[in-house]
Amino acid sequence: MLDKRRIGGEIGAESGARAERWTVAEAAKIYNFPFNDLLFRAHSIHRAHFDPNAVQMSRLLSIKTGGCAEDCGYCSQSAHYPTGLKASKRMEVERVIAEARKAREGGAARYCMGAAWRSPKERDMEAIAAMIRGVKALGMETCMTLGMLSPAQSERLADAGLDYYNHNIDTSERFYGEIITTRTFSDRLETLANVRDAGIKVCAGGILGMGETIDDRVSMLVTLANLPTAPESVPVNMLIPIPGSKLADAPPVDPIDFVRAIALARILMPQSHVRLSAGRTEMTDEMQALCFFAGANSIFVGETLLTADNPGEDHDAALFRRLGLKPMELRPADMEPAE
Ligand code: SAM
Ligand code: DTB
Ligand code: SF4
Repeated sequence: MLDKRRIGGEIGAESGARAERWTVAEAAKIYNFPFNDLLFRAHSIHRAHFDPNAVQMSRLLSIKTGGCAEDCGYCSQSAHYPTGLKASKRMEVERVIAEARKAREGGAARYCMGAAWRSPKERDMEAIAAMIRGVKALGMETCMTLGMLSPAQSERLADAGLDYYNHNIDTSERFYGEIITTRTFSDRLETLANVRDAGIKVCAGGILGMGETIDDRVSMLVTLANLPTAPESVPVNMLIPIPGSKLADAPPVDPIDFVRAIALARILMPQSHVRLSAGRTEMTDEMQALCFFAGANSIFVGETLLTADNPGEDHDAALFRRLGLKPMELRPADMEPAE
């Protein structure tokens, strides 16, 4: 018998810290509930913690593209695979801030800057700090994803005022070595701990559709939920198969399985923003609607993610209208129900 309080995720709910840990068996049992029961539970928890019609919107910018030393089998930016992507140098601070300003005008509340690095170099740190300060001065939340960070680097980013750091565990510990060999699962957890210790909010999730089993997906979500404090943001990416990469021919994820994973993420991490992340161009509106019902409440907006396509503003505006969704950060006065 599963403890109902635990299914509601109410233990330690106020702080985001949980007194007890989920087991993979418990989580797998929930994942395998009849679909309607799973969605009902996930949506009830979603409603208890969030406005169910509000979706947080972030915008991505690749501040250093391609030529990456890591061998992540899914990535267009790894130098280990002939993906045809042209590598470029780190962007100038002023250009990043100008792009962030455009994103703010487009309605994004959080600006996420990504670099194709194994970890940032000392020579990059001052420019990175200047980007954080500049974007924050526009009144946006800042997020960075720059690879592995030491405790000292985490402190430097915290001092510059960084709000979030994105660092995905990507898959289960068991499957990790099949996808990436140039670093380990525990390296990822170490950076997450460094970021958390520095007082930066954590964005950590993974990818579905890399050939992993359902148990791998459940295990990945359990690892995230069992961190000393659950991540504030949990991006769930659907693999975008990149020609030339190791996973170019990976079979697509069953949309129902994808929705189940979103529901499980919501149940295991009731207070986190669950982001319907990469792969939305291949999702129907109906699939996205189910994901929002199951507990997803965050997306990336804009035509491009880091290097790959994303539904554009027009498509997302139409989707929001169809579903009566609204951006999360609007003032209460703006939050009239959609027509
Ligand atoms: N280099 C940094 C790192 O790996 O930590 C940051 C950038 S990396 C591109 C950010 C995340 O994007 C990866 O951890 C992965 O989860 C996701 N990602 C990358 N390529 C993807 C793809 N083709 N499809 C889906 N998600 C992808
Ligand atoms: C995350 O989980 N997904 C974003 C963000 N964090 C950095 C990146 C998705 C990348 C998709 C592939 C591309 O654009 O190259
Ligand atoms: Fe490099 Fe990040 Fe791509 Fe891995 S996911 S190859 S670390 S840019």
